[in-house]
Amino acid sequence: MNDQGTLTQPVLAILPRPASISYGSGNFSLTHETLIITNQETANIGKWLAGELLPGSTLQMFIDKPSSNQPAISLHLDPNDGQFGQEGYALTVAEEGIELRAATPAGIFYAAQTLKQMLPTGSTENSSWSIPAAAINDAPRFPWRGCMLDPARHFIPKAEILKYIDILALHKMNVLHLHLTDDQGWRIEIKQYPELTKVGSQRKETIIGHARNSNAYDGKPHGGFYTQDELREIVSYAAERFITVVPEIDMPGHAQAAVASYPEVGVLQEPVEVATTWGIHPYLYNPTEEVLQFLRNILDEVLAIFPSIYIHVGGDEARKDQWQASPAVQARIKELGLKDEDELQSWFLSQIGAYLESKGRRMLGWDEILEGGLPAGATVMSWRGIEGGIAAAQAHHDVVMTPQSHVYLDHYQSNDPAEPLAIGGYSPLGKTYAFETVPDVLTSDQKKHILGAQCNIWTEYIPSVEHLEYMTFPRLIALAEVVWTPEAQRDFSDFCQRLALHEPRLTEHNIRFRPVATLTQEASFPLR
Ligand code: TNX
Repeated sequence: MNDQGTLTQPVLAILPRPASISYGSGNFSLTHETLIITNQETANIGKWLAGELLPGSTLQMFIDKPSSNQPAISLHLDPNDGQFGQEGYALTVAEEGIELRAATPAGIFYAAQTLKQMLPTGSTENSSWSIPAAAINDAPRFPWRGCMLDPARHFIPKAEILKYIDILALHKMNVLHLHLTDDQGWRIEIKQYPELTKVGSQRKETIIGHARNSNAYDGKPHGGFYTQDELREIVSYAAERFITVVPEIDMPGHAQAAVASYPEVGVLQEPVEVATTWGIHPYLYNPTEEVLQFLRNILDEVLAIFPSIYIHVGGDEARKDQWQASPAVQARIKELGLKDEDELQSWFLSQIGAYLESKGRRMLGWDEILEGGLPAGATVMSWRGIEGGIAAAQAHHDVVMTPQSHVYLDHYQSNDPAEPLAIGGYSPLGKTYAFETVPDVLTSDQKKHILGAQCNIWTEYIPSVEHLEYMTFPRLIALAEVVWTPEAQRDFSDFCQRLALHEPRLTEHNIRFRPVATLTQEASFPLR
């Protein structure tokens, strides 16, 4: 087909849209006799593909080519082939066979994901599928294609995290950022500090309605955390799907659950409960050597679980009231020769950044880490807009774009008055789709610092997994296309057409989503 979907060719619902696709004539017939040919390095991908293409079938797997000329799907990994880059691939479908080519297993995996999306959706009972002849050449626009989940505000069970990993992989996303600690909950087992989960993972109740105008609480305890074994399982499940899990341990703010667990790490040294309402809370870590050591000890356990080079240390929304009011903290600022609390935060995070660097890792933080001086080597996640990202790139730091204006999926996706309560904002599908990751104001050298983008799904107002999926889909798929597809190939109406065909696949994955057809009603709703 040409991409406009003329009558001669089917519209293929490949999302994100490949960099280039051209159609041949004829089809490849996938049957139970089809072979999958791999080498040792791609054997696992071959096995996975067999299960995905014809679940429960007896598709035969061969390591290296058998001496048969049965129709086959061949996975060709050639590390010396320079044309594909780290994640690119070529996929050729012809009547005689299907070839997947790449220089890396990741590239082969993405080719396999594309192939999967060339099958018709719907019944899996057929024993024979037909795949249209085509040649696809594809590679991602950015190396960072991320999604942040927030199990701190409302706990997200491990099974749901694994499901998200599958859906991220389906759309060729490669980073899952887990926001593991916040005022309302500490969600990662730390063996050296058991109170963090014993106390910090539980809150006694949760505010009902919007925190802006509510004083009512539900009276129901909420809690949960991941054991280290569970997190290792998540990490390896993700790695098999070429996804890096980036953990976030937020500091010096968003620390109320930690301070509730160990009051001695707080500024006031007084007991406090795990937070039960949303918004910015004043509890900060005390910037002493003992508390830095406490955090280094925590990070030691974090690093042992997560092989990610990037480790997120938060840095956001640390309002400085407690530091300002504390004579001991003020004396600390003087002793360190710093100007103010912003510089103290920068110093504090620099200590942590240096520690991470000594362990071969890199610090990642929200754009507030620009305040008081950007710690050396830090990568910035720009969330309050793209300005922080611009400033960081101009200062030769790497950047991940995640502006709340476009890619905060906790914001409303529709003006429909029937939408479930959300934190605020309005980011319908088309707005997320239109997000441009690389600001024009940057020079071409500065632009190289933009690693990519990610969407963030904060869960203050998202108490269930069904609700979480509803907020995520389909906007996450729009973001997947933003970070994968070449800018010139992006076209919202073409995307919507493919998305409509893709929806049955989401249903097959048991995913709840807002149907693309509902977009047509948007103009009839009052503005929020
Ligand atoms: C701001 S984004 C926050 C989060 C909230 C979110 C709600 C960021 C670094 N901090 O703590 O959950 O807004 O949209």
